[in-house]
Amino acid sequence: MIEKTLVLIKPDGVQRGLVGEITQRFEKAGLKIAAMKMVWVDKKFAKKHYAEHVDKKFYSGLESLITMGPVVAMVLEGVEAISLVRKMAGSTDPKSAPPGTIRGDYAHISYDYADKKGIGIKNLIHASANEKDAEKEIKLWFGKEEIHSYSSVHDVHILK
Ligand code: IDP
Ligand code: MG
Repeated sequence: MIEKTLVLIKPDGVQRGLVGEITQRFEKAGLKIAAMKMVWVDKKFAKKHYAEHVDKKFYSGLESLITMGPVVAMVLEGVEAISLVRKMAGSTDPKSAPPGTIRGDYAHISYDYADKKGIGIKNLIHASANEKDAEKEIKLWFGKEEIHSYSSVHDVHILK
């Protein structure tokens, strides 16, 4: 029930100065930050993270997007955190993401626009899609020693 999930604030989110805003949403929801760091990934690493997309036609735009600057990577922990964080992120194309979601509130571009321009959809964050991906992605981004186990004020309300 208590899950860990990987979140990346992508380079567009970092460059737009949205690290605080986005992180605060997760903290306010009561999710625990179990790990956090800033990383500028290269193309080789991007291919590992986005292995499922490497052969797709939008991959070159996606690779340019994820390598254009540093990302803030974090592991968030909480009750059914994987699906919760996906819900808070909103759908992949910000145009369809409802207000109240991160992608819906802070971005607006559509699949159509990105495809016509040949660019990756700038949608601010990545969030693991399911349990299998979360496990794989957390291992890819963080060493065991970087993931912390500690008590937070939310534990009182969540664990009891
Ligand atoms: P997700 O990030 O919501 O899980 P995925 O389908 O896994 O969405 O795609 C990974 C990332 O690739 C998206 O967040 C977006 O930045 C980009 N992307 C996905 N589909 C397209 C597309 O059709 N055109 C351009 N970029 C895309
Ligand atoms: Mg995905």
